[in-house]
Amino acid sequence: MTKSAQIHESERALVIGVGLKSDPIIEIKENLLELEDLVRAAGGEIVGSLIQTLPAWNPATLIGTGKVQEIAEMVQESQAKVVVVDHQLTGVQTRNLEQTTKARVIDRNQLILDIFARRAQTFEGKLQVELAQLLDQMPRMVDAWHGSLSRQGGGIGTRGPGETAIENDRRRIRERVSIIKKKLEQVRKNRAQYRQSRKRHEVPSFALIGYTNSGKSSLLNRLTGAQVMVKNQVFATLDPTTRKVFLPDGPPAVVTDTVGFIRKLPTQLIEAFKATLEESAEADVLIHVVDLSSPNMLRQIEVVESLMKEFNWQDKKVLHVFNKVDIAAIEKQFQVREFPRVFVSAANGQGVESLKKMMVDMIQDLHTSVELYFRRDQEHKIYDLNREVKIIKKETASEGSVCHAQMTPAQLAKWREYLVK
Ligand SMILES: Nc1nc2c(ncn2[C@@H]2O[C@H](COP(=O)(O)OP(=O)(O)OP(=O)(O)O)[C@@H](O)[C@H]2O)c(=O)[nH]1
Ligand SMILES: [Mg+2]
Repeated sequence: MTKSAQIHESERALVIGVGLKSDPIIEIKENLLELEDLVRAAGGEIVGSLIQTLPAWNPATLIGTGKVQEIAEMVQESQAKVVVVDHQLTGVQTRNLEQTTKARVIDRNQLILDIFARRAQTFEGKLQVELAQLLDQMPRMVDAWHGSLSRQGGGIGTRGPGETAIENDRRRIRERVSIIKKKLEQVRKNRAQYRQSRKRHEVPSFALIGYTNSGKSSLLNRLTGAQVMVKNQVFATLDPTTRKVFLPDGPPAVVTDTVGFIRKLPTQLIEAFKATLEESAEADVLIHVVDLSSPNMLRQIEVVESLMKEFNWQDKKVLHVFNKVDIAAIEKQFQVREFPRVFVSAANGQGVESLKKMMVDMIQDLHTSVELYFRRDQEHKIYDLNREVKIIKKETASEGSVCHAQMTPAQLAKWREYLVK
């Protein structure tokens, strides 16, 4: 039931940047450039662009009527088939804009959902995208229905002819939404169980997070020898991949690569990708990968940090990795304020050894130094302990042995009865 792609291959697209007069114009321009990347990632071909700033949004068409007319002319001249607006549109606004411009009109949310729909490979990924699309569709339908009512001059209590059809559609969508949610809940449970078993075996975990196209997958490949697809494209990765990483003098750990973030990430996507996001939320350490070479680096950091707040990740341990040093101007490094941090190139391996050392430090930070006492008749337990944690020193004491070790909170709980201090 996933909707067919909104933009067809090589389809001619016109992109419209919009903002309020109070918004900084530089931001509106940056957003527009990003929208162009998104259109290309969806397969479209950009044939023109236009920016409008206005004092307040127009409820009927979002932008001013004069501008809509101008867009209609541009559509004619450029033979554009689709107009993409860098702002969320209501069902009514979409319909009005389509009537005047004679082109298909889609908004930023729909475009992002469209890209996700094209990329989804796994059963879970496809379900998540379908859920996001349905959640996005529902309010638009209500909107369109209200629009048709007012056109017929109907009001409260009058039943428009299309109304029952729309009600049926809505009921079907609601049913489908609840089926998908149930299936995704199962996926979530399975994942949680798997993570639990990893925790029991005390495997420290890292999650790569960051703006889309910052180089998360390249870094996963570099760190773990994985072969995840890398592309100079927004949202190349959708499904999480977890791989083992071998750190110098450290315990074996795992690293998860996952979907990237972007400005104005549709809320329906956040809702639908809960299971995927949880994979990062449960990691011991987040590795925030930043593209040091991007002209928008600072804003991209801001976007990621505000999403982290939204997901309640502000108390997590974060290691900042500034990637693409090989192509970034050296001055960029002076703009960096975040700690702890490391500059790397996933492309040529520069800085990756330092990164691994920092990862070991971060894991050690999760540990407390403790002493455990084993009576002679308990000494066989030291064998089990040795398999789980690194024993730094073992001493013979009266009637038994004392072991010095580094332990995580979970390990502390498990070995509580042997703890001396
Ligand atoms: N020059 C240079 N390019 C890099 C480096 N790391 C990644 N890239 C390039 O940046 C682009 C994006 O890399 P990915 O690893 O796919 O980025 P990602 O963060 O996984 O992106 P999404 O999955 O789309 O969110 C690709 O063209 C990579 O080849 C680097 O250190 N230096
Ligand atoms: Mg990726």
